[in-house]
Amino acid sequence: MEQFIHDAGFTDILSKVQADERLSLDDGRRLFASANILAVGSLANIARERKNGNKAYFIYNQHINYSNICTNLCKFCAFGKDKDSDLAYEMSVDEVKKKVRERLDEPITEIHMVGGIHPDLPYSYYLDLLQGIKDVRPEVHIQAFTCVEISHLAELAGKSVGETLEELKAAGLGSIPGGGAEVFSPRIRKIICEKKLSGEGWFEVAKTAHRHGLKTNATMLYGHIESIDERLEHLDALRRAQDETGGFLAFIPLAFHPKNTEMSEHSSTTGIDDLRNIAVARLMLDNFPHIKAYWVMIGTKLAQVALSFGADDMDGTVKEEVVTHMAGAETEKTLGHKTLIRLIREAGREPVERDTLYNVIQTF
Ligand code: V47
Repeated sequence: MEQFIHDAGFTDILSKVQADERLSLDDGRRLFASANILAVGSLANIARERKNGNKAYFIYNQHINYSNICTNLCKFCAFGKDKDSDLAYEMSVDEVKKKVRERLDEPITEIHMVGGIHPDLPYSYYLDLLQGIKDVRPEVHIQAFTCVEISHLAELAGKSVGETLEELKAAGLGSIPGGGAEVFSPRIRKIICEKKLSGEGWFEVAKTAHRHGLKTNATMLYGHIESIDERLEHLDALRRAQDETGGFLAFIPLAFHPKNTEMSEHSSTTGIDDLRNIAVARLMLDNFPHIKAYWVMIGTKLAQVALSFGADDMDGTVKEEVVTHMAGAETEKTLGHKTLIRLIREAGREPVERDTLYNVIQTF
């Protein structure tokens, strides 16, 4: 494998990766520009195996999207709907509790719950949602509300983000998922999600969460109008924030799905871009413990390959994925526990079932 790296002209980057030295943005630019995917992947695999050995993590989780009603209506999103749309929905707290109750016989350890920026639901609804889930399933870890939603909830509550997070925590919030980051560049946000919380706002919430003892994830929506430099600036901003707080658990690159969006003229990402993005993220984000290959977005087959290109986590069982499938994803809506184990084993990795905070539940 080292030969690929030398042939691609990356001997200097190899030395840095072997010495666990930070890569520069210029290194990142060269990696993104390379068509030698095996060279980029081999470099990422060195960093991946140093951090996580041969392990590949997954989780038994349940996704719940309590409402798709959204005032932001981002151009890349097929999920968010105006409240007057025929496709708009919102679940009552009892409906959400029913969804949780229906699956009490399964060993779910995490509920991943996000929704749109709803114009009317009161702050108390969100506290009741968390409390309601905990009433039905007290042991479950609730990973809910993106930084964008948290900022909205703080506004609704008329409180600081810190105070709001403390109240959400008391109601049952365990950690915060990585959505809403998109691409931090103001140029991009102005075009694709003008009404959304700014990149600075997103970081303010994430860092406040970290200071209040809540771990968060981070994402990047790629494969639309962003430049390579904008991807790298996004990764660099995350790396600097992680240097400050250490509160990020995982980075999840999200491949843009154009169908049913206002950006449907764009093509889907290619397998090579998906792999390169995962690999460069692993190499640039030297202070992030985990990189996810989210099978919902890139498919199970590519996610298997990604486990040798920098990724160490396949997310989980998911169930009822809506955001990506509304935008045309043709992947499964759920994966069984056994399937995840098989996918990981056949990729030559050791399957490890984890909880949200990466404590090991069982190995196979
Ligand atoms: O915030 C919306 C993105 C995110 C599209 O934290 C789209 O572990 C692609 O953040 N094409 C929600 N992406 C999903 C998300 C996530 C998923 C799994 C795990 C975690 C985690 C986080 O999906 C949104 C937005 O950035 N998104 N529309 C689309 N058309």
